[in-house]
Amino acid sequence: MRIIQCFVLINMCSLWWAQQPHNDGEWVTKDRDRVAKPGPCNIVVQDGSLTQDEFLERYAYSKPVVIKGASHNQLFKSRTRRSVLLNNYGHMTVRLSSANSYSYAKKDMSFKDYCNHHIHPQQLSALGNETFYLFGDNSHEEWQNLLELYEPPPYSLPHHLPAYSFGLAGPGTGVPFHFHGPGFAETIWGRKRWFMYPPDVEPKFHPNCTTLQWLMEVYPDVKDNPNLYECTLQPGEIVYFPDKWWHATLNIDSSVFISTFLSP
Ligand SMILES: O=C(O)CCC(=O)C(=O)O
Repeated sequence: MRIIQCFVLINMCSLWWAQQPHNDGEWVTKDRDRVAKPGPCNIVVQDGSLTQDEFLERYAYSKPVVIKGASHNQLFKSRTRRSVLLNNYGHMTVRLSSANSYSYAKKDMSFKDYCNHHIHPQQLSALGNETFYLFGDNSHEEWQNLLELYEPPPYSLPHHLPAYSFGLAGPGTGVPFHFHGPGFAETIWGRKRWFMYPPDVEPKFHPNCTTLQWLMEVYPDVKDNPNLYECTLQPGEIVYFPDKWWHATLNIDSSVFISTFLSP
């Protein structure tokens, strides 16, 4: 009986600790390594009281939305602390994708090697096709024990099924502009800046340049363009991108994140 009480108490403490704002899940980012700052937010922000009907009527087919307070992922968050992930998955091989618009190149390495040697701040001079990023392409069978703990956003699109893509990367990294089907993305640890354009407004970008290069070189000229939608997600916040909306991402801190792609 005592042992069970202790076990429950330890679990409750670790869930509480995972929610504390100063806690970075051991995905430490030094101040000098924060190569980009959080930005403004002109995407509509809703709280968790948004209903499925309101989601369908106002956003699902027409515009992005940021949803705060709808995520219930304390357990998933506690299992994605650095030491816990390394302990459980360090030996596994992960497939990295090049961080250019169309992610052509792939590189395999152990998860331990990736965490210990490849989660570093993005160099401004490095191109997207030379930068490797863990996002998607992980074997769902091998990661199933973790992914099944993820509670997806409580909204859906009729006749669409969800598929998860788990990611982990250093400060200043991100994926440059691209588009695909609709989906949600949630930051678990760290903050991430999102940039979007409607499907009929192609952004100015070079597919091999990183989002960091775009931020430094192009963003100052387009930041007031009403077609540019942007927001910085805090841990536990969700963004919805409708079908074929252009989007690019930029991690402010070392970040753990997950997307829920919706496919017919
Ligand atoms: O979170 C990221 O950095 C990439 C996410 C993304 O581009 C996507 O979900 O399509």
